Amino acid sequence: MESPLADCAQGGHFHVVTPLLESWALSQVAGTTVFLKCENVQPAGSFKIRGIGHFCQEAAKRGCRHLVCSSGHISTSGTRKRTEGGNAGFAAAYAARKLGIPATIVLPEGTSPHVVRRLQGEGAEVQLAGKVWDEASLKAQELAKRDGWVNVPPFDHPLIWEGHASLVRELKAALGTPPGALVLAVGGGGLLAGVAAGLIEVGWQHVPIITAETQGAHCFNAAIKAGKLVTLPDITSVAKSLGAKTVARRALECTKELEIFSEVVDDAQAVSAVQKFLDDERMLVEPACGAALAVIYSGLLGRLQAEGRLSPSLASVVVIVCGGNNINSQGLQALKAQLGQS
Ligand code: PLV
Repeated sequence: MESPLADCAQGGHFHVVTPLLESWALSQVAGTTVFLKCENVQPAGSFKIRGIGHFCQEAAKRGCRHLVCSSGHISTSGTRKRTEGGNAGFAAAYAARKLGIPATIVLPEGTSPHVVRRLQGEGAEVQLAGKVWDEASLKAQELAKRDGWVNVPPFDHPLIWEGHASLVRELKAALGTPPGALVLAVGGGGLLAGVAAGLIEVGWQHVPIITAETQGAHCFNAAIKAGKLVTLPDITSVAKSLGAKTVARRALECTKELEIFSEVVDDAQAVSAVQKFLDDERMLVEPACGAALAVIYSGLLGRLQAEGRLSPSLASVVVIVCGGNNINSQGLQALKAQLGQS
């Protein structure tokens, strides 16, 4: 039997080619054909496996013997502290298992036992350190100083962007002609940087990108407004997967190379989009993804068209359905109750 590493050496990868589905319901709302790029069906539950899988394969080729990744975001809103598992950690644990390399995922103290068990189920060792992600990240960087150990960055690395760019190659293969616009969520900006790289690679750099963030996790929008990187004091949004306090510098640079419309929705709009999407498409996604869907459901796309910033007759719109971890039916009910929607 061949080793997983031999598979990689032959050009294999860990992500799957995801379906591109036409959504009747979202097309009705948008007034144009809406396609869903279903990254929620990726192994480990989000688009993250594209970039992180690629990064881990490259690290393995260079002799890495142990992968480390810090992940997880503490929710400090409300009376109870709650931690959601970061999708980066799930993707790194999955890639490490496939490569046959041991992995350590560092999470903040207070992470739910459910997340710890799930990561251990992927064969990863879990360490709890610090109160917030930034502290867990310092611990991961310290561990990665050991000989043969490599730290996996969740969003700010060229190999991550190179891996995410595969998504655009798939769009080109499926659509042939460019869509009128692309909608995606921004956390640390890795997905944006990867999609931008892909658009440039396939010659679709004229396709406008609409980025979505939630208020309280809006580091990209804040950076655009300030004209420089901005560090948010805290992550107050329920969309914890968008919870980077500072966006990657490359994401800000992308605004000079491509047409990017940065939109911010509130938590209520993101969660309401999650509920509508569940009813319309029977897929349960997390609030980070709800932010992107809210661009359609909350009429932001229509507003950009009415303002003349986007063409009134778009060929089609592609929404990147980025992930469906960190949610279940009970979690959705709790979010709705918290936001006064139930
Ligand atoms: N989430 C990362 C980084 O957080 C994590 O570890 O959870 N949609 C989903 C479902 C995501 O998980 C993420 C990233 C994003 C969107 C945003 O992607 P990014 O960080 O590349 O802009 C901080």
